[in-house]
Amino acid sequence: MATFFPGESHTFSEYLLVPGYSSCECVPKNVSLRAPLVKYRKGEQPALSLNIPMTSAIMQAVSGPRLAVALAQEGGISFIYGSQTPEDEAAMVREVKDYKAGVVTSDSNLRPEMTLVDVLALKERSGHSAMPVTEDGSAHGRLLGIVTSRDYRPSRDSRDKRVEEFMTPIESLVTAPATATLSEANDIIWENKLNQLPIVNDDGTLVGLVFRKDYDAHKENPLELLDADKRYLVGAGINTRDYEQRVPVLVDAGADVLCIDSSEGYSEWQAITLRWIRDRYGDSVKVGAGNVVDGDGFRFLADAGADFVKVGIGGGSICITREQKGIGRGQASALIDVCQERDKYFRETGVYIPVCSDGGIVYDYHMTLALAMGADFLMLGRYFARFDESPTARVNVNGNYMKEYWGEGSARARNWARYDLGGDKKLSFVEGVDSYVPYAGPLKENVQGSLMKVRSTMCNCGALDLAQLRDKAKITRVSATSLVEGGAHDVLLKDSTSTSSVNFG
Ligand code: RVP
Repeated sequence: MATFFPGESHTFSEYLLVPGYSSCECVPKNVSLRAPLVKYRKGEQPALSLNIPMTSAIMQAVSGPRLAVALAQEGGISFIYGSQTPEDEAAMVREVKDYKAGVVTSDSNLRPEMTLVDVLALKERSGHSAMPVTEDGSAHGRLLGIVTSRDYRPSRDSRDKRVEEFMTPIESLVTAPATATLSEANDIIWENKLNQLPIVNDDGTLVGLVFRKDYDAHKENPLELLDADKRYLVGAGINTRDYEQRVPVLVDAGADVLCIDSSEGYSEWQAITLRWIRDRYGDSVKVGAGNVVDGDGFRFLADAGADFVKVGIGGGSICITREQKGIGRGQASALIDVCQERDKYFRETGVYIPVCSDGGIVYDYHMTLALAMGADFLMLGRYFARFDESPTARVNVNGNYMKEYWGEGSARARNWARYDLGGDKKLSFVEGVDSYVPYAGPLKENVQGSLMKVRSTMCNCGALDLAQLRDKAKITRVSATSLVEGGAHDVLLKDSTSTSSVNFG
């Protein structure tokens, strides 16, 4: 006879947190959101941790290199989408690893034979007054000199004057090698009273420019997530089909952590993929697995060697798996069940395997609830798709700015590798939709705003870190009528933007 889970399956919106005692020191600025990213033994430290419990979804419309850098600057990690060729995915990983914090790749570059007319036109177009001169005019060509507004007098100089005649040539420039740290570059800027400093490779090619003004901006990222070489951490999605080709190129590109991206992870395919990685790389390659929605699924992936386990089937905003296949479980119920199994596994084996709650976060308070219910960290798609840094263009839809957001299982993504149907594309059906989400501006201010709320709620629960939150949280179910009571009600709103639906748009 089939197994029947007791009770119904519930979503985050059906729960609230009941405040606990908070002492005077329990204020948001004292709250740490540090979270383990990969498994560790009791008494030891995880090899990788997050400074904020946020990861971005393994999706074409979410996790490209630009978002990965922006999220790592805030302390989280992106998983670059795997629904592209291994080489293209590896190139994106490399772009994040090669990103030098504070080093700007110039998009206003000159060739020596250009004239003052070109310089003035480029300045007008770009608004930049410092322009590197490279042999071929490209951003990473051999550096010959630099032109700034101190090098020419528009009122006196002939418009035909060639750039090579008035640029400050490389011999007279102060430059720094590619190995210089940002703080060393900054020292050079100050010692030489420069406004910008070209960073140059050994072969004389240009890496980029460090600007005096950007160093201060860089210091505004106290939680940024860096590896031992001070490069941003980045993850990458893999699948259970082409891992033998994909994993080596991703590892080679410097991916810090991998994750098997699948709509349903309680499968032999995942165990085979994990075994192949362990046989080839031992524990040196970190890899998460999923998605599962109950304790059995967790234990299966834990025994198979997963470094973290991802929870959630059918709860994603663009996901129609539950409608199409009738599989899944309310995200809150799934998470609670899996986290209980994680704790049991820890007591039995002394190995702590972090749990990631994936999908279904709509309001900021859902983040706090998921963390209180036991998630070590979260994976979000819709949330990040709305920001400037996501890979899609901003579009105007009936006077409102929107960003496009589509599921990995939609016809648009054509990511059949995520859905283990024996690899037969012809028999596949869509499990996701193509949609718009309201544009919300830069990642930084949105993430900081959301986490301010998380920190503040944690204080209401008397928790100064995520482990304390899990311990101390008092969680209650809400009835349908108390949900109405929780929003503004029985008043006429003057300003519809003053409701709590910030993320929802
Ligand atoms: P959300 O944050 O609610 O937008 O959900 C994002 C999650 O939805 C992803 O991390 C993934 O697990 C799931 N997803 C992605 N594509 C699809 C689909 O096409 N069904 N589902």
